[in-house]
Amino acid sequence: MAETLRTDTRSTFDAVIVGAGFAGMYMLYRLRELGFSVRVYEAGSGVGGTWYWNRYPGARCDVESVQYSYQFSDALQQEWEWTERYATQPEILRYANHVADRFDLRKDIQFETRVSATTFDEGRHCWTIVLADGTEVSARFCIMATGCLSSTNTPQFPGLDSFRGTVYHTGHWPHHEVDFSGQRVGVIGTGSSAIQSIPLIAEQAQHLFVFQRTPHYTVPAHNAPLDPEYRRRVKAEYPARRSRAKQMFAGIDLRLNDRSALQTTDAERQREYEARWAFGGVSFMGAFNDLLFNADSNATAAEFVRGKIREIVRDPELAAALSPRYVIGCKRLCVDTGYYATFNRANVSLVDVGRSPIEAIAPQGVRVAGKLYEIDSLVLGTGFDAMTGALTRIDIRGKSGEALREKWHGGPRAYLGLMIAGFPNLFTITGPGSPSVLTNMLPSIEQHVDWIADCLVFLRERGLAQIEPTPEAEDEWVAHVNEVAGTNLRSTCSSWYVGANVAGKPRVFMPYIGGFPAYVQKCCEVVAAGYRGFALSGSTAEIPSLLSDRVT
Ligand code: N01
Repeated sequence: MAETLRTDTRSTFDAVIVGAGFAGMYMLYRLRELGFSVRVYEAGSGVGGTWYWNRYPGARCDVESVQYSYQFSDALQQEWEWTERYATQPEILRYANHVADRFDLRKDIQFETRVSATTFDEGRHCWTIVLADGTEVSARFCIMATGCLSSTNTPQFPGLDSFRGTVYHTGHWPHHEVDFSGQRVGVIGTGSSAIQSIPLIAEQAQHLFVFQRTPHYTVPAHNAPLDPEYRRRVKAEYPARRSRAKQMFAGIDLRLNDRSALQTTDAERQREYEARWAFGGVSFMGAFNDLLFNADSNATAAEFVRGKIREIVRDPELAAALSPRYVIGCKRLCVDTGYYATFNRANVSLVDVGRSPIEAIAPQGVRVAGKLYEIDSLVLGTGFDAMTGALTRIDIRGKSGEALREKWHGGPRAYLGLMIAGFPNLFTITGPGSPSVLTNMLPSIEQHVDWIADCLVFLRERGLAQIEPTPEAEDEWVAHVNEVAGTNLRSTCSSWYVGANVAGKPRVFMPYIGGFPAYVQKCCEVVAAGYRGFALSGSTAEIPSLLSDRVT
């Protein structure tokens, strides 16, 4: 939805929020309710963040719609009607727009405005935020709601610019409808985005070439319209369902089996996997309690999925090429509708670029192992510079001008994934070192936003000017994040969780894999102990100039 561009003359705020996705919108709502002056800057022309940009065919969320939604307002969750088990991108975007309208958020969001730099002014205990057009604004607090998967990754394929057809990236899809009818299309990548779009592109295209570097595991979604009676029941039970979800490792209310895969007979194990395959979705990984901790247990689930691929894909060689050999769940498990069956179509070809990488993009197509695959359109499903990319592409400078890019040269370092030593009053919602992408993003966002809002009130009530983590607390947390990652099989493969998809990115497991409940407890303990691990300093009485043009 196109927005009215807001550019006003105010230049000083209590808080600037970067990004108007689900994190930025809720942060704005909370801070405004608490009486802070706030401005949100958003690069897109509308709200919704990831759901604003990712408009590729088949885009939908792999967390069930009744769980992938805000819970801060009961009125909101009672009035909104989800229509399908897994909501489509257009439906989620409609929801984001509904939230923006309902809470009158747009008046404090400036759209089509990218933040290019932000520098901490030690004398004034505030941030100077520089917008892409050179405008500068000041804010005591700078809150990054920039998303974990928002900075797209376009590999440097030689000759990409010479391609004479159209290049699309799944993470930056045009707003108009793209029709591939009668075209030869190439898709590079087989992650979640490509796996959702490939079956739909195959239905349209004259021929589809899928360039696969690594096969991914995917389980069926079994998406369906939501039955009105089910919707009514969910709404009646929301409080219980939401609090149950918060006790779950991923913040998602899933049926988990508290048994090892190795403590069951082959027949029982098969039955459990079959039941989960028939049910659909990510609860497949909840079949046994050690699938991500014990390689032998994991191997049973991986082999089950490979068996399914052999059943679905008629050509045994093709089935083998589509079958991953690494730990299942290591790269994020995909959820699909008809993905493997798509390869039975006569107009779909799989091209292995694992052994022979793409040599170049020529004007007419993609060259692999000396062969040119002629295409009219190229779709890059090549993912994101995850977790850090959206932050490091802004020139963020903390105390003494230290650049975040430099500080994170060897991988991200933050305390609780919320704040960074040397960068006072800068917050990162679902930043690296927090559970974020390993959980249901909505409750994780709400927990971070509430923590930050409480923190700002704490500082205001005490007249404190500044908060930042101590280097010791940050070191300890980073060591803990790494230690926990080492106990989990998720850290064992080349995934975007470890930055492996971006050339030159340091290999560090970026999210916190200790689980949502343990993480929330840790955040609460830190606050209860008077913000343990944070240095609180300065007095707001020393910085009257900042209060001169407050919103009244
Ligand atoms: O990106 P990806 P994505 N040559 O990084 C390949 C969320 N999401 O956009 O595996 C050839 O997973 C790369 O190959 P490899 C979700 O968290 C959620 O699909 O690195 N290929 C891989 O196949 C998800 O995990 C939803 O060897 C190259 C693909 O490109 C995350 O977003 C939907 C290459 C990238 O896959 C990212 O998903 C969509 C190269 N040079 C996304 N470089 C739902 O809720 C990369 N690749 C359902």
